[in-house]
Amino acid sequence: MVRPVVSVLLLLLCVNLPLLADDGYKLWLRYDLIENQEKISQYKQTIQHLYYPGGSATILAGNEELMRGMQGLLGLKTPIVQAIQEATLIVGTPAILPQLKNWLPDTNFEPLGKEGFLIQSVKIDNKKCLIIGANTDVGALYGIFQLLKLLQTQQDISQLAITQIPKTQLRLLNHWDNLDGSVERGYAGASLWQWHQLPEYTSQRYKDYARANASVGINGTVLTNVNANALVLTSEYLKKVAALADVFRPYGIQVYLTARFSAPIEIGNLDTADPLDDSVKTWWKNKADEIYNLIPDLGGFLVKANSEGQPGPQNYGRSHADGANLLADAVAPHQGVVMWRAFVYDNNVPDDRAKQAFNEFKPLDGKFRDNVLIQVKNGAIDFQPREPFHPLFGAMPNTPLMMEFQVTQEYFGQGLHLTYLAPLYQECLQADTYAHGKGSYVSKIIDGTLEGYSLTGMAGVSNIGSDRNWTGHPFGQANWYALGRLAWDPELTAEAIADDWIRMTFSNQQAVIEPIKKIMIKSREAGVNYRTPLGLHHLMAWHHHYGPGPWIDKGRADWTPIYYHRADSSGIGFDRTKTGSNALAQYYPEVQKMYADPTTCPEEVLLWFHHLPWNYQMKSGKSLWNDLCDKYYQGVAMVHDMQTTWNSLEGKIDTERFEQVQALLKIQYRDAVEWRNACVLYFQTYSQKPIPEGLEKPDQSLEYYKKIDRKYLPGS
Ligand code: GCW
Repeated sequence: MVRPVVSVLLLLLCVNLPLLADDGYKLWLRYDLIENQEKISQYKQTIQHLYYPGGSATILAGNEELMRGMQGLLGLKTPIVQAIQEATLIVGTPAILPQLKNWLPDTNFEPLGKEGFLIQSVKIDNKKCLIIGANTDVGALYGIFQLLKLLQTQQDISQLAITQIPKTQLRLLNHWDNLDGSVERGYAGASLWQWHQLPEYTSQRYKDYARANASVGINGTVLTNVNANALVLTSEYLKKVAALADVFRPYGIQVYLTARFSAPIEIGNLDTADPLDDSVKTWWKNKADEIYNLIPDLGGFLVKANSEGQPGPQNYGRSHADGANLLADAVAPHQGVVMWRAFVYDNNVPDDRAKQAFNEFKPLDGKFRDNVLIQVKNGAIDFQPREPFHPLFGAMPNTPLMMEFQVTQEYFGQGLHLTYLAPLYQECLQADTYAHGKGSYVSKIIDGTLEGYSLTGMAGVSNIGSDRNWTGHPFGQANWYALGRLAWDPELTAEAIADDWIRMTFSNQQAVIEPIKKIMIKSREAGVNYRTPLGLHHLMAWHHHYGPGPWIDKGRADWTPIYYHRADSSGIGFDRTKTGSNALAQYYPEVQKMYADPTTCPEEVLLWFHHLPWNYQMKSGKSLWNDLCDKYYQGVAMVHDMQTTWNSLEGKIDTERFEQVQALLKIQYRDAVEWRNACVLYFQTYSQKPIPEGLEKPDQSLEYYKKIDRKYLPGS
């Protein structure tokens, strides 16, 4: 009698399996069976008779992905490769498939460049066909991922005319991964790179990593931390790097390395790393030759120099241009590039830290070799929940500048808080620098159109690690996804990207999409509000950057919160106008004007630029103190709303991710309350004003919050 019951239960379990468990490993490439039969038959009609000639590793990868997608999404069990006459889906390049030009007589392939593609419905001999065409195999692979996305998001594919060309050339992840397997500011486990197993063993995971990147157009990966270890440049490690490059290559992904400036001393036995010294030049040249011999398509080097203790050209009285050009000359014969970071500030704290990168780099405009890009963080301090755009954007017309965003949530709740970062990225990309008058958006500097560069790029500091779901927090995946999408097209909106991601990651049902989108879009502002509203910044606790520490006043001055918020009995905020550090002078006049006047300065960044009295009247009509409190309380309320919305998804998505996110939101709520209470109580010691009527009073004292001492947090 027991047996039938057990089997019925088992059957039920199997039927419901997709709802029960999903460990997140598949990211947005889940390819779950489409439930809508009408869609399935439309898709089958269009794509199941495939013709995809050629045998390169990239073509094989594309074929494999198509098969995987068709099997999963449409339940097609066997790969169907047909003769060209019977094909309904044709993938190829004019080089392999010269007929493409006859079938698409009005199409000029040239503008597609090396990575663009088209997806075009056509009639061939009166038969309806879909063509994915590109100049290169990698372009075609991008087209395949685009087609699969259309299926995953259940779009109509009966009449397509899509052309896509990436707007930036280098679309990269920067891994801050150390050779010992740890990840600086990494919150998703250990490094993906198993150095001790390489080069002999390359795990499937590397391939899945490459697939995920290619699916969003990421075409490069910097494997190692910018706080660099010269060891990676030794021949032992280069062989390991080469093995990874071999796995990534079919997916159009180039490998880059971080170059420690003092490597000639550390692994080359020289007694100097002076960029103007001939022996140093020769060393780097030989090193580059050795590297390119093993990895002919290495992308180049990323360098952090003379910043936070890293060695650099200034150790020898030379400039950043001297340093960058040394490496640029070494990789130039191999078509390599150097990405030189602008994240520099003086160890002796002589000036407002926000000004230093500009002061250092602006005078060097035009002094870099053609294969150098300056990699600039989105804001002038350091990946804060909100920063105005970096004043270097627009200030170096003769030097290609690339964007560095942070995908890992160093200051934004790390692996524990749900924070969708695309709104932050978008805010920066759509900021107007006024470099050439109105409409000189940061996005146009990044895509090269404003100054006419062809060497362009966007990088994101990776949030990926060895955790089964790659990013720790399931919603961290959305930030990786968004980075890739925005690097491909910096004009995309956070909302459109979220829509695609949710459909591919969770479900195509509106009842799932809408609530999740609501949570995602709100999450960034919520995080700003409960941490650092109104332009406050850098209030986090010492070193680990997780919880609040606005009271911290010990240690290096420009690493302490008190340096940034400047709260005193007269008011709060960092005066960066003429009466203060005058960092504002680094912006174009229109921007300066807007920020200089507290009444025209957007309130989101008010205290970034102004020190204002506690009773300063805000646009709400309330005092600054009351508004500040309101914001902190709103932040917590927003997290509460996020929880309520999430709870409404119970039973509509798989239990595993539902419960994980539900639990993480509890942690986020608890932390939001801590941030709010700690900051409000601390600032109250200066404002000497009561917490406004109607807002619940903190249940703990300031001393309680000050005593919280977090130990052993990951990533620090
Ligand atoms: O924000 C700081 C981080 C450091 C990081 C540095 C950088 C890699 O706290 O961990 O170092 O930025 O961007 O170089």
